[in-house]
Amino acid sequence: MYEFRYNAVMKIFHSEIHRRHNPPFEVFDGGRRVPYLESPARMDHILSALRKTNWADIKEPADFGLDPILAVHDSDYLKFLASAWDEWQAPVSEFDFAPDNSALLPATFALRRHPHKPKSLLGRAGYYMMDLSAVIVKGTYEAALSSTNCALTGAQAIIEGEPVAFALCRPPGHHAGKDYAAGYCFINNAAVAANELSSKDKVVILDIDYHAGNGTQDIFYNRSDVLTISIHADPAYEYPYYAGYEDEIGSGQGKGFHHNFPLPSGTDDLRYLAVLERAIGTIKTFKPKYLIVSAGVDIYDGDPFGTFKITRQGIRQIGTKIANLELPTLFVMEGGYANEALGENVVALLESFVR
Ligand code: SP5
Ligand code: ZN
Repeated sequence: MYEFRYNAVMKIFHSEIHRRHNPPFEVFDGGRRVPYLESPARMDHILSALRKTNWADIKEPADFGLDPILAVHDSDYLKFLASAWDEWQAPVSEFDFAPDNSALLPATFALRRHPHKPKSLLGRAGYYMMDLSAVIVKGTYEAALSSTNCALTGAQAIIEGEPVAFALCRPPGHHAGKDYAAGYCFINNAAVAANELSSKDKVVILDIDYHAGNGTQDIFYNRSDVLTISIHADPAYEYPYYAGYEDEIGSGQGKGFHHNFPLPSGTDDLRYLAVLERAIGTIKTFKPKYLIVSAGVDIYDGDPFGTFKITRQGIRQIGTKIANLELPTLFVMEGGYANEALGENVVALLESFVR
C-alpha cells in the first residue's frame, strides 16, 4: 500500500527576474494614482520569512519556453504582452502617443460583444486589459514569463514525485484569462501549470485568494479534467465584480466542474473554515491526482485590499486542512499585500506540509 508522506524540506522556485516588473503607479477607483501595491517588496518579505525556516529549499526555475503558455493563452494576446512596451516608447502612430508614457495604461476598455480588435496600440491595450491595475512597464513580459516558469518547474517537481512544491510567482496570475490581463496578472501561472499536469491526470485548482479567480474560471470553464474551485469575497461588492458568483458552475463538458464560494465582508476563521470544508468535500469526490493551490493571503485581517478577518492561526488551519488531503500539491503565489505580515502568513500556510 502506497503511503503518502511529506518531507523535511519543501522545494520552492523563485526567480529574481520578477524585479523587472515594478510599475510606478496604479489607478484606483475615482482615478487616484497610488503606488503599485503588487511590488517587488512583497517577494522580499516572503523570501526573508522562508529563509528563517529550516525547511525552505529555494531554487531557480527552469525555462520551459512559450509552448506551455500558448496551450492556455491566445497567441495574439501574448504577442501584445511581448511588444506593448516597445510600441509605447516608440509609437508608430501619433494616436498611440501620450505625454506621460512611464506606464502603459489605456483609458478605453473593450466590451467583448464588439467584434473588432483594433490595430492601434492603445486599442489593443484596451482590448487585452480589464482594469487599471495590470500596468505594463519595460520588464513586465520577462517578469511574467519567469513567474510562469516558477509554476511550471513546480509542476515538474510534483510530476517527479515531490509531495509538495511552492512556486513563488510574481506577478501573480489568477485574474489573467486566455486573452486578457487584469488585477496585477498577465499570464495565469496556476492555469498553465494545471494544464501541464492535466496531460498526466485529473487536477484541481483550489483558489483561496481573497479575490475571485476569474481568469482561472474562464480558462477551464468548459473542461471536466481540471476542477476549479474559488473561495473569495462576493463579487457583488468586490473586485473582479463580473465573475465569481455561485451560479457559475461551468458549461458544456465542464458543467459541474467549477465552484464559486462567495463570502461576505467580515468573514472570520470559523465561517471560512466551514466553507473550506465543503470545498474539500468537492475535491475528495472528484478524486484528483494533483492539487494546485492559488495561494493568495489577502484574506488576512489587516490586508489593505481585504475585508476578511482571517487570523494567522486561521491561515495555518487552512494549510492543515489542505495538507490532510494528502495530495501532491503545488502552491502558486497569488495576492497578499499586508507586507509586514506577508512572509509569516505564507510560512503559516505552508508549514503543515513539512514534517
Ligand atoms: C492578485 C490580486 O490579489 N489582485 C487583486 C487586484 C485588485 N485590484 C483592485 C483594485 C480596486 C482598488 N480599490 C481599492 C480599495 C482600497 N481600500
Ligand atoms: Zn487577491
